[in-house]
Amino acid sequence: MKIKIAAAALALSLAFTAASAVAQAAMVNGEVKKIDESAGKITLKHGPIKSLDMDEDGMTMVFRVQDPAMLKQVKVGDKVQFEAERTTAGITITKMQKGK
Ligand SMILES: [Cu+2]
Repeated sequence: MKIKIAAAALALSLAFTAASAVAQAAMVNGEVKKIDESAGKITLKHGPIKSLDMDEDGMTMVFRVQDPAMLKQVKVGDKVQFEAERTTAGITITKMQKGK
């Protein structure tokens, strides 16, 4: 049983590492300020997002999340790294992971 769990954890961390290596270049640093699960929104203080023409550092704003499950992985005060895109529904986070 213990071995199975360790193997699963290892597989998960390998997948995580591979995904973050690919995404590295475009990831934006942020800090979670507020989470609104029912609305599928998260408030982040974030660094510059070149792809969205946001050059200033330390901007706090509300983002939609592509998948509500993303909101369960983080809590207020967490440092995160994310990718966001402008969509018809507003600025949407397409990827998010806890920062180091
Ligand atoms: Cu912003």
